[in-house]
Amino acid sequence: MDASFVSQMSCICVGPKRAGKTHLLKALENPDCIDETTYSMPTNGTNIFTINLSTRLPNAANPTEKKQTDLNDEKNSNEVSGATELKNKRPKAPLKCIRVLEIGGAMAPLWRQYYEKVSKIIYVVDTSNLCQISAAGVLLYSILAEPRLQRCRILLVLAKMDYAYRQMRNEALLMLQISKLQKEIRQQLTIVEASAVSHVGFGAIYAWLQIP
Ligand SMILES: Nc1nc2c(ncn2[C@@H]2O[C@H](COP(=O)(O)OP(=O)(O)O)[C@@H](O)[C@H]2O)c(=O)[nH]1
Ligand SMILES: [Mg+2]
Repeated sequence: MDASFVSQMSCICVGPKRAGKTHLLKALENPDCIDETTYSMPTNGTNIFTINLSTRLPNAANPTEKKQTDLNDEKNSNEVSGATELKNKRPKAPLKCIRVLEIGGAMAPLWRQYYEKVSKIIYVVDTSNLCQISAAGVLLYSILAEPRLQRCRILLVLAKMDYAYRQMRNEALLMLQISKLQKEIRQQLTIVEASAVSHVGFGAIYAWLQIP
């Protein structure tokens, strides 16, 4: 694939090795293609997924599903008032389709080569892997601190929520030091608990992906 095309994609998906990125993106592309028995090979390099959003409007999401939480209340309220302002002008239409570039966890030292045109980042953390969560927090911090990514929207996905032995949301956020991070960051951070197998969190993820 043309390297310059890949490095120009506006939505990327990153996170440590085996965090569940490929599984999640495959399931978002086609919810029926993943179950408990599906196995993904580790991604060496990159994958591109095309997610069709036109048939997956947020209102179609499971109404019992927990709503996505924006951490930065102040920024959030700014955004809401900004959104009202925009309404009076010319609101951008929600996206009907989005292409997401997954960059393998083994390529973490090279992630920065893909930041040039990025406006959205999906960051996936495996909540069932205790050993990995703190390291995932350090990698996340390196993204949040990157000067080229200060205006990005970040979706933090707490993945593999179907596992009984996963970390609970608050424990995972504590290990990622999110409350400390949110005091320092400028990005709009949205947190979603998700599972590629049970499709928990998909409504919130589709809604986030639709934001132009
Ligand atoms: N039960 C469960 N297992 C998952 C889920 N997502 C990923 N996995 C498992 O974790 C492995 C690694 O996932 P993968 O998507 O390849 O991770 P990646 O390296 O971040 O792309 C997969 O082979 C699955 O066995 C999930 O939501 N639920
Ligand atoms: Mg992968």
